[in-house]
This record gives sequence, C-alpha cells and structure tokens, in this order.
Amino acid sequence: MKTDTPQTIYLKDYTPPAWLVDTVDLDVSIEADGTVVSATQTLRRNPAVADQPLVLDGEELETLAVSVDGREHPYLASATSLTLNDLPASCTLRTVVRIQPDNNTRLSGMYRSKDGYFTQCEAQGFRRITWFMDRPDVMSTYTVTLHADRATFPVLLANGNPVASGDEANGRHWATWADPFRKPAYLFALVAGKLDVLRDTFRTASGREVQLAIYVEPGKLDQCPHAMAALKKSMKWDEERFGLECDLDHYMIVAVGDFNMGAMENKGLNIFNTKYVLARPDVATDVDFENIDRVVAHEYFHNWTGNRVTCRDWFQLSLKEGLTVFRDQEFGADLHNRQTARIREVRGLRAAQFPEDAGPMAHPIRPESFVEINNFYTATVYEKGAEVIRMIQTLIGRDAFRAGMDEYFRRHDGQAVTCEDFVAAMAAASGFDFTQFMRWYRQPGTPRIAADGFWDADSASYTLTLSQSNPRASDDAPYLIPVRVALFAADGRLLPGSERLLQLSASSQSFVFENVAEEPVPSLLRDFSAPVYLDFDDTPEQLTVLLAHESDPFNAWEAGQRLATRLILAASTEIAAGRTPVWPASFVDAARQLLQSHAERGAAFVAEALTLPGETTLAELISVVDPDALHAARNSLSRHLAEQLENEFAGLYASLTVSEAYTPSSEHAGRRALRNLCLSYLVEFDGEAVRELAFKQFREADNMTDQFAALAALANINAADCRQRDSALAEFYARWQDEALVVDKWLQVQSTSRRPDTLATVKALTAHPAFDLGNPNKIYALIRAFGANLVRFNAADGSGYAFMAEQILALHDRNPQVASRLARCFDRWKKFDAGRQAHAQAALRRVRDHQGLSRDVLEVVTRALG
Ligand code: B3K
Ligand code: ZN
Repeated sequence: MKTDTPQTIYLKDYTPPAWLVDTVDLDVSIEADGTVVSATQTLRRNPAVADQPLVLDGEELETLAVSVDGREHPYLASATSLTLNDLPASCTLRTVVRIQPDNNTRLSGMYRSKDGYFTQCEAQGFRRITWFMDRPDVMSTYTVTLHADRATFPVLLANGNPVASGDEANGRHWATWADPFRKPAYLFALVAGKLDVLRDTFRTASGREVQLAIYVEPGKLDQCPHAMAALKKSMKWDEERFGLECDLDHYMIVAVGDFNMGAMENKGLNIFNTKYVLARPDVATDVDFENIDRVVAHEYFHNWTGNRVTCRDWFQLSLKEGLTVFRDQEFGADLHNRQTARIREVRGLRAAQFPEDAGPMAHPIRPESFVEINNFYTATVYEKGAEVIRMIQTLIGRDAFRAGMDEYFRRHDGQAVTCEDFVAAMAAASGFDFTQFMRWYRQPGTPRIAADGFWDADSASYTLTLSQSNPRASDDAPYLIPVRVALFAADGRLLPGSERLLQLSASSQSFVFENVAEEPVPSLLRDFSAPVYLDFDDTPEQLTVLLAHESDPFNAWEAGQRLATRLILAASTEIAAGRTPVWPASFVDAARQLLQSHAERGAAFVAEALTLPGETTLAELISVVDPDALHAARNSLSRHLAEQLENEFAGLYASLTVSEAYTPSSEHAGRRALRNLCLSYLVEFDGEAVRELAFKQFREADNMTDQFAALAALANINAADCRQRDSALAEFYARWQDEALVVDKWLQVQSTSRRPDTLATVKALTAHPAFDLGNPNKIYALIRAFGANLVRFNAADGSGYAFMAEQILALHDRNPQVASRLARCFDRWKKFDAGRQAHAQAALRRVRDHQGLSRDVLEVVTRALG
C-alpha cells in the first residue's frame, strides 16, 4: 500500500471544472476475477473556462483501455489521475478498468458484503469505480448496465428507472437502469445481491404514483414495515410543510450490514446501514424506532436538499447537511414529541459538537481547508449547521423561511451551489439583512453570552445586558445572535408582554423591559435559540422557579440541568480534595415535584428532566478535568436522589407499567423512559432486591426497550457476586447472537459500563466471535463507545489510550474512515492532568509516527498533537 502525501485543499482555490460531462454510460460486469467497468462519457469543454487538459480522478483502478471517439488516444496515468491532452472541444471518452470489490475493505467505492455488492460514493468513492472528474459540480445523466451471475445476484439495481433486462450465457443475467436526472457522481449507486424486498406505493399530492421498495437480507422482511411507514410519512410531510413532491418513479432503500455511516441519499437508490432500517419491538428500542424515522426522512429529504440542488464543492457540505438535519429534526418533532425532541437535540449538541468546537478539529460549519474531506462529516457541519438554519428561521419567522425555501428551489433547481446562494434566497424572500449573520458560516468555536440583569424598582424597568465573545474566532467582530427571552414572577407567573426575541448584534448590548413591577426571574435563550454557552449568575431559587413554571419546556429542562451542573461540579471539587459532598434538600424537593407532576408535564419530559447532565458535557465546563472525581460526583448525586426518593421511584416504577401491546408511540415510549429511569435510580442501591427487580424485568420484558434498560442497569453493577448481571449478559447473547444489531447492543452495554474492569472486558471482547474488525457497527459499539466512556478511557495509567492507539493502527489501512473516527476519541486529551496528557501524547505520537499511516488518521492525530 502506498503512502499518501497529504495535501491541504483550500476553499479559496476553487475553480470551475474545465470540462463538462453530459452523459455517462456505465457497463459493469461482475466476474470471478474482479469487476470490469466500461465507462463512456460525452464531454465538452466548459465554455466559461480557458482550455485545459482533461484530468480524471481514479484510485486503485487497473486500466485496460482508453479511447476517444472510437480511436486510441495517448494518456498519462498516475496512481490517482488520468490526463488527456489535445482533445477536440467535444468528444466521447471510453475507459475500461478492472476493480477488485472483494478486496475493498474501506467500504468506499464498490465493495462486497455478505449478501452482495454495494457502493458508497460520497464523498470521493466514484473514482474507485472508474476514471472520472469526481467533484460535485460535474453533473451528468447516467445509464447503467449490470451483468452478474443470476443465481448468486438475482437483484440488480442502479439509480433511476429499470429500462430492460435479460439473460446471458453461463447462467448470467443483465439489467439496464436509466436515471433521468442530472446528478453528481457522489450520488451514483449500484447493488447486486440476493435480497428480499418489501414493496409499497405512494401517491403524491399531484397524483403521481411512486413505487417504493425496501431491500434487505433474506429473512428480515418482518423488520421492514416501520421504515416503510417512515418513508411514506416523510413523503407526505415534505409536501405539507415545504410543498416538495417526490420527483421519482422508483424510490428504493437497500439495507446493508457493513456500512461506514448511517445511510446515503443516492438518487432513487438509498443505501442504508441496517441499523436505520431494521426494527421489530423485540429487537429494537424506542430510540431505535425514532432514529429510523429520522434517518429515513433525512435521506428522503436530501432528494431536494442535496440532490435536486447540490453542493458546488465539498466545503459547502453544510448547505445540504445542516439544512437536511434541520428538516429531519422538524419532521421528528412533528411526528413524536416536540419538547423532548428539542431537549435531545441540545443534549447531543453539547455532548458532541461543543467539545469538537473547543478541540483540535474545530472548524466553521463551512470549513476553509481540509486534508481528507471524510474527516469533515462532523457534528459541526451537521448539527451546528442545523442550528444555524434554525436561527435563520427564528430570525425571519416560519412563513418567510418557507418563502425562502421556495425561492431557493426556484433559483437553483438542478444546480450545484454555495451556502451564500442559500442565504441569498432567504434574504430575497424575507428582506432580512444576513451580512452579519454570515459570521456563523465562517468562524469555529462556540460563542459565549454573558448576561447581567438589573431591576429598577423606581422606573419599574428591567435592563438585561448581554455581552458576547468567542475565544476561538479569528477576530473580535460580534455575531448576530437571536436570543429568546421571557420574564417570570417569583411565584412562576409569566410577566405579560415580556416574551421577546432579542437580536444581539453588538459585543455588548442592553435591552430594557418596561412595566416590570417586581424583581423578575429572567428566562434566557428559550428553546435554545442559539448554539452558545450562557454565563448567567442565576440563583438556585430562580432556577427552581423556572424548572417548575417555565412554559417553554426546553428552558424548564435547562433550569434543572443548570442546577444539577453546579451541584456536580462543586461536588467534584470537594471529592478531589478528599471531602464528602453535601447535597441541598431543595434539589431533592424539586426532583420530587417533577416526579409527582409526570401526569401533567408528561412522562417523557420528566424523564429528560431527571437525567443528569453527562460527564462529557460536564467536562467541557472544567479547565482541568479529574475524570474520577467527576464520575464519583455525578454518581453520588444519583445515589443521593435514589436514597431520598426511593418511595417515589419505586411507586412510579410499579404504576407506570405499559399494559397495552407494544407500540413505539411517543406516549408509550415516554412512560417506558420514565419507568426505566426509575429503575436506573433504584439500582444505585445495589441490593439483592433491586438486582432481582432488574433481572425480572430483563427476563419478562416483551420488548427490547425494557429488556435492554434492565440489562444496562445490571451491567453497571460492580459487585463481583452479582449473578444476575452475569446471567443477564450470558442469556442476552445466547438469545440474540444471530441478530447482528442486537449483538452490537450487547457489546456497547459492556464498553460503556461504569465498572472499573471495563477495559479488560473490552479487550477480551475484541477476541470474541461476536466482534469483527471488518464491520464498522461492531467497532463503533465496542471500541468507539469505550472511547466515549470518560472515566474508563481516560484511566490515569494511560491504559485506555494505549488500547485505542493499538486499535487505530490495527484498522487505519483496512478502513481509514472508521479508524479516523476512533482517533477522534483523543480530541480532548489536553483537558486532563499532566500525567494523563503524557500518556495520551505518547499514544498519539505512536500513531502519527507509524509508517504509511492513512491520510484520514494522519490529519486527525496531527491536529490533535499540534
Ligand atoms: N450524505 C451521507 C454521508 C456520506 C458520508 C461520506 N463519508 C449521509 C447523510 O448525511 O445523509
Ligand atoms: Zn445527510
């Protein structure tokens, strides 16, 4: 394997393509000694660009023939490019290459999985299939013919519509597909395999009938109906909310167990990780069901935001990803529970994106440079990108946002465009000036807002002063930040007329509220109106008022999180100093009231409100993190709540049982969530009675949500004599060993366990038959999830770091994209003490200095060490 010479690509260097490709004809023949790809492209010089040779991208291609207009033509080939000089202004280029999908362990390009051949071309996988200008601003019309053995690969699929098919000699067959829509190469897909199919249809608002199909591993059809229902709901929702109809005759989803990411929006032929397709109540949890809704919708929504209008270059990735995440979030909120959806989005943002934005891989939602584009499919581009879109909607309102979307498609349908083009359409539709707002696209780092309030009794006015800063930004210029605010009375009443959307545009700015007759309790950043840190010295009493009375459920939840955060951080300092933390009765009282209010406020909300902030989120708030003290502090608060509220938890546990047959509805899911939260508090005591309680739930559950919650509770128990823990883990594996996605859960429940011996367990599991270094889901479940286990990964002796370095090196050549994601586990190494830092640095150096390290991993570890 050759060593890549890492090259940095810059946004400022963008130039349009010198050639345009109108049509692509692919003939793909799957044979015993490889796959032969004959590609015929009709080319013409781009009239807008000065004459240049034709330079095509390629990777691991064995070139068999090259001809121009039917005649041999000289060419210059390197490992990654094919250059042709002296071409006529328009011509037909034919190349024939052989590729080896059976040896493709990177899962980029065309590769073999258990049930057949699959492709993944975003971002730059098409060049691993044939010579091509592999860039998103080259859009062409594709026709594809596949040939393969009929018995082994009865299903032959490509983008678009089936045109013709037939038999060939030697038991082979062929099929031709034509995609009427121009598309960039990254949206190309093909599948050849032995698969079962679930079919359905959807009639669009204008009366067109779309054929729907979900292809899965034989025997898994009973796990497809939920995804099919999600697809139909998404199609309807996009018509209603955005007036966007499906433009296809055939919409196919193919599920594959070996896949680097979640799913891929290839035009008319989505390829999905099985994790986001397969579901049945006994094998998938409520969260799995909801994730499937969201991911199916996400890929479907890309058909407009990504495919009809695509990205000019890869720096614009957030143009399609931020917008499409925003769309799937809105769909999920409408379908399930808007309140808890928002809470979970923000929890996720704080656990993944805020740390990323403070670490070595920090980048603007539109990066300005990269070495390996696959390293930039990040929480920043996706989730912060979605927050930026949400802020646009907040600033101009829902109706103007819809008008802006209409304008975006009116202007750019069929084009490859930039983030500026999107914002310009929003500006045209709303009249809003986004000049200052564009800073959100250009700067890395999470801005901070410091707030200060002053109530003046004489004038009955309240002055709120907001100041902003972002130490990671390249200069001090202020952002435009929407800040939703309301004022409450001490008894919890909303002060009339106090609900406002403030536009913070200066470094420091004061906002005056009139007719405020009493000292108010301010509620800032309602519904998390901007992705920022808020520094405000609110008192525990004020937060308790908001937790109990704030009518914006997000900020009610947020008040509880702020209270818990302060207590845990203070306790962590106490514990580090060898003292025992003391917990205030007021917090326990607030928690008790929450539990008592579950009928009015909703079980799902109460479950979110009583889930303490995660260790990774808390660690971001500390300058030098002591992971053991932080872990002990958080657990100590859980245990304290469990002791003080034992009766409440036990009572609710008994009364919240869902007696109806399982459905993943948000109402039932909310009840299960709260009941299982009660269980997780009860096991804090770890006595025989609660072990039995959890074990009974484990054994008797008729659905995976309850079974897995019980297993997770038991898996955290440290006592060596806990036979229920050992039995549950053993029984779970024995029962589900043939369900790959459930085995992933079994691995993950062990790699994320609090137990001190977790690393030893994880190491042992790497040798278990269930583990497979060739399968990304297994690596994510066992290795990457361990890397997110703050207290165990960051063990003081450096054992977690050394283990991770080994795993990265074992994988970097085989699958650079997945290895690079593992390397991201080191992002926050500089937040720990000198001893841990020395261990982490040694591990990172060991990886960096490895001969022939893949470009993906090299970029991540170089930035981490820099
Ligand atoms: N667009 C794909 C991601 C492709 C990842 C390439 N490394 C999934 C999605 O966002 O829908
Ligand atoms: Zn996407």
